[in-house]
Amino acid sequence: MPISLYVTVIGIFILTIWIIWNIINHRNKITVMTGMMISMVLGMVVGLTIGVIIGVLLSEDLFSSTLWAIIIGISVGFVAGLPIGLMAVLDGILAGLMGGMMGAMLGDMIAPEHQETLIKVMFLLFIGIVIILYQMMQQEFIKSKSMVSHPVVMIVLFVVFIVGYNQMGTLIPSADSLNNDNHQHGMRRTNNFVVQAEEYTFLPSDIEIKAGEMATIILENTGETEHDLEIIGMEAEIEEQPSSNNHTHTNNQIHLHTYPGERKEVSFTTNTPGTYRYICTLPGHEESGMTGMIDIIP
Ligand SMILES: [Cu+2]
Repeated sequence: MPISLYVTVIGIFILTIWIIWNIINHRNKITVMTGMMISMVLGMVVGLTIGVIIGVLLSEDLFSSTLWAIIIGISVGFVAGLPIGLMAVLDGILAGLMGGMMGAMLGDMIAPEHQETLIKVMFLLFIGIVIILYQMMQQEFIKSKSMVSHPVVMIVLFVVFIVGYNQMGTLIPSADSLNNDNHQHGMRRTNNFVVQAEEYTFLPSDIEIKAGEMATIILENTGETEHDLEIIGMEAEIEEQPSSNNHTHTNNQIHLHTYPGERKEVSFTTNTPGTYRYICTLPGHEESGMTGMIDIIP
């Protein structure tokens, strides 16, 4: 886990404890109305922020992320409401439930390239809300005259923190390291193209290959029935591969055949620029939409 993610989680933890400590310390001066407000805000905002982080970390597993986010949100709402009374507890629990659920869902669904930004935005939103919450508590019951709690000082600290936090580097390393892997493949002058086949489309349905360079097409059958991929009318030099010896490449025809869940690949070099079509030759599949275009660029 990267350092900045630790800072984010620990920051949320410390600020939450700080607010709760203030509630406990001043519980005799807090009205039920104010207490309900505090536990609601804290439960909701912690559930939401932690929910997004857990949702991103446990993407692919919405059940676990939702469960954990709800547990954390409810716990914070419960603990924040407890010194005030059961009305505040109820308010906190329900807000934590809502926040955790929505946060986990958002974290799970957001596209990988936006995970980083989303977590940062949520964290800064979290800090901003906690500052407003603390100011509200100041006005209502804390009434201390410390320098740090002055609104202007808080805003300055907040800005300084934002700048520092932004310098800390990436939160989610996965997307970048994946790109690096692809880059290293590129250095070896192998251009890999994964084409997924299902009923009844190819994804992508448009490939661009450079003439004179070796390219590899990997057909991945993600559908329920068998599919193949054949490029029509393109002359190519096919690299012989032990894995694909069950298919004879007559006339240098590029043809890959797969059963559901199977992966087959073919490597070839072509020297004739142009646009060619690729289709699935199984009866009815081309007509149902299993076609694609391959551009050989000079
Ligand atoms: Cu097919």
